Amino acid sequence: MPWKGVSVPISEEQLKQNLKKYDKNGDGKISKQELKLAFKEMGLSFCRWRAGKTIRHADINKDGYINEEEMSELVKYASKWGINFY
Ligand SMILES: [Ca+2]
Ligand SMILES: [Ca+2]
Repeated sequence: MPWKGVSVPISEEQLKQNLKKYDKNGDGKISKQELKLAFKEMGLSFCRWRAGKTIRHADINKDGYINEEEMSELVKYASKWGINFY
């Protein structure tokens, strides 16, 4: 079996759908606060630090929020940590 012993990465689309649940104020963008909460609920450690780092990496237009397009970047970045979204 090719994937034996290898954790199967969750699809980017799934990650995005899950992240959208954390857009608590419904502005269509993920703020650092919202991302922090998302990470926290996923059981990640250092979620505040990770949220800041992730936003700095994925926030292409530098407005401090992650919009629909930037979400792909965020997902690519966050998936390296082996995040499992429920
Ligand atoms: Ca939001
Ligand atoms: Ca942005």
